[in-house]
Amino acid sequence: MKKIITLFISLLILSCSSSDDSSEVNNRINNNGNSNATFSIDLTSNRTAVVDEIISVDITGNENIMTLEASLDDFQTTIFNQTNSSSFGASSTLYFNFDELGNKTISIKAINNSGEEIIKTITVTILRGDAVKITSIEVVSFSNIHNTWDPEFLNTDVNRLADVFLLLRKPKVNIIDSSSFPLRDWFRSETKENQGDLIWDVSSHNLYINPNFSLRYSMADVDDGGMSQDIMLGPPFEREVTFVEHITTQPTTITLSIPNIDLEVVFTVEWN
Ligand SMILES: [Ca+2]
Ligand SMILES: [Ca+2]
Repeated sequence: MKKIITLFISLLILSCSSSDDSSEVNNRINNNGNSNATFSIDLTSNRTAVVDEIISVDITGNENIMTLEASLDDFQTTIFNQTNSSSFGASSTLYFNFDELGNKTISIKAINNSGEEIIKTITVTILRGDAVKITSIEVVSFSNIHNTWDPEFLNTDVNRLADVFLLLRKPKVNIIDSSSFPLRDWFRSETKENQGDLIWDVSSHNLYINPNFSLRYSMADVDDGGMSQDIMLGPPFEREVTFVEHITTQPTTITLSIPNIDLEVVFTVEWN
């Protein structure tokens, strides 16, 4: 009897979830062209852009839009979700920029006043343009290099040396304000235990940047328990790396040098 009840409950759960799934699918089918759907939107944007260029996606509805959502992976994850109690009006614009080459699909979901939702997508091809590619990063020196950053070890023990990783942050356009570029984490390196060789080959990481943009560089020593210790003696906890002054000479290396904290970092770059 117990088995039968369990089976019955399982069947019930199965049938519930499958009907939910199919209604969701129907909903999306309705919203994507079935003549019963009344709410619709159109997306317009440039179909190509260069690395870091702002892409404006204009969203035009046939009625007021209450909620807007955006995704870059078909809504497996959502990068923007905003409900405007007084509605966005019938049209709105969202802003994007990318630094990976190739096709990027932007999905936009809009919900109207009565809860009808519609998803539309637009694909933009990202070209390199004048972007610089960072291919390698070498830390030549930092404060107290070759000495103790982990004082729990004797000063003859190699484990006293810093376990180093570096972090790059880069400006990215604010999705609702094309004049604002908050810094975002861009690349975090693997940790080189006890300094390692202090060279990171990043050529496979697609680190393209518009040379008019600048980076923020920071590095730290990883301690036990996931804590990390700033090895740039901050504040400031990060330093700016600029490219704009190198646009005409296009050197193959760009050096970040901050003598008062013994910091020297060499970025190997490719120009287009
Ligand atoms: Ca330490
Ligand atoms: Ca160590």
